[in-house]
Amino acid sequence: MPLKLFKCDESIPEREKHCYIKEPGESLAEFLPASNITTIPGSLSERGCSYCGAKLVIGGVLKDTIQMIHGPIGCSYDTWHTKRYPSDNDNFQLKYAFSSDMKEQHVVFGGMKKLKTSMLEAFREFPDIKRMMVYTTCSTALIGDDMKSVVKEVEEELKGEVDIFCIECPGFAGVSQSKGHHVLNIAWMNEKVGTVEPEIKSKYTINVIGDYNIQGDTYVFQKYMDKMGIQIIAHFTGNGTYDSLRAMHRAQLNVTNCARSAGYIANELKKKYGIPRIDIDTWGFDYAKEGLRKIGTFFGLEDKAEEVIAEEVAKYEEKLDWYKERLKGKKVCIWTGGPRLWHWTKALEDDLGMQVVAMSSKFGHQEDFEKVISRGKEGTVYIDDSNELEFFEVIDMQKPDLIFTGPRVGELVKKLQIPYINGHGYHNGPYMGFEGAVNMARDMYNAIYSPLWKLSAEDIRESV
Ligand code: CFM
Repeated sequence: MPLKLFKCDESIPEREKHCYIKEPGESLAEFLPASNITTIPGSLSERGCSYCGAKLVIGGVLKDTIQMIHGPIGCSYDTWHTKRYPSDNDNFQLKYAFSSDMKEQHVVFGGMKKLKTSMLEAFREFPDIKRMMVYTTCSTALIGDDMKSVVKEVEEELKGEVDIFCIECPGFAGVSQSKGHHVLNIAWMNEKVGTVEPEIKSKYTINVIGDYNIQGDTYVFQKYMDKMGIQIIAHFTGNGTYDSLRAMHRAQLNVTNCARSAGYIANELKKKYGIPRIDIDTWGFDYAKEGLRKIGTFFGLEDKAEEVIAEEVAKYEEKLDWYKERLKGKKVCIWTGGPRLWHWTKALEDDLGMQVVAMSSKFGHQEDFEKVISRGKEGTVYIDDSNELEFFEVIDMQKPDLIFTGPRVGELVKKLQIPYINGHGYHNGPYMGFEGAVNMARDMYNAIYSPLWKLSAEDIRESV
């Protein structure tokens, strides 16, 4: 019985094909959970919309670009400030939210004028910013506003001083945020890559693809590359600039971290410009070593890679071991988007001796589940697009000591006295690389061993 129908799903039995428990000797080909398909009506999905996948995950990270959302104010507000991706220019991208602020009358009579006014106003308010991304949303896509013609008018009016990129990916464009990643990747490739020539400063050049500088991850990786003498032409999109991404065609190698959100552009760069792609895991102590070795080998910089590894191991291994002593055997769930399941499961098990007992992905595709399940253990629960009630049943079944998830589910599990760590925006990151592995271990240790759990479980009504 490798597929599991949870009790809470008895009225929506279609959920069974999304939930899988790995048993000994099973073939992945037979029992991959169904994924990347429409959420079953009646299931309380945790997914985000397609527009969100383009804006919140990828475009919104850029540090020098106005993110103009053509839609009602909520689409802009709800994808603002919910994720922590800093930048080295005082966090322009985190401070402001832009919107054409569509109201009912604009839905009835059209919102193009309103969009044009908003775009011009935003450029006027921020005279140093010359780049903009404009997004459609459900309402403006449904009424058929012609965003591209507005963009043309604005570019002409501002006499070529500005560059604007259109993303036509309303919330309903796909079954989850994953569609938004795809649309942005492909549109950027088709319209913007190749329109700027970068300054080449090293014999060795790469693009880093699918890293979004969550609490400084990008800075960690940048430091390793600087030490190896490798120039990062474009960082897609952590701490990135709009124009650096237009120059992606000049790198010798694409180093892909989050293959789900950005594998598309890596593939397109390979097809059009012949740039090879290597995939690495940047989270986890052993994976960090492996990743640096792969890059070193590609460029013949094996010695440099070993130097960086030796330096980092000397600094951090002892700290990691201290936490390992205290974390080994602890049971963990990972309930995030998709890739972090396969990036993290073996890292937690091999680096720290923990046990990953359940993994849930909001929008992973079949290839993500292949990776997750082949890296994951037997007896572990694997779920696609799970709902809150399933989460509660998993907790009863697996009795985890800690859960990696977002604040929404995190706040719920806290009520069951189970600690959670923000698996999206992190608690106290960065989590990437060697120092990141130690930070992650420290956050887990602090969460599991906090004395507050005992106190929070106590009912004080009778003692007062
Ligand atoms: Fe890639 Fe990401 Fe993730 Fe993701 Fe996301 Fe994310 Fe995620 Mo939250 S790009 S797929 S769409 S690694 S926001 S930074 S943590 S669900 S597993």
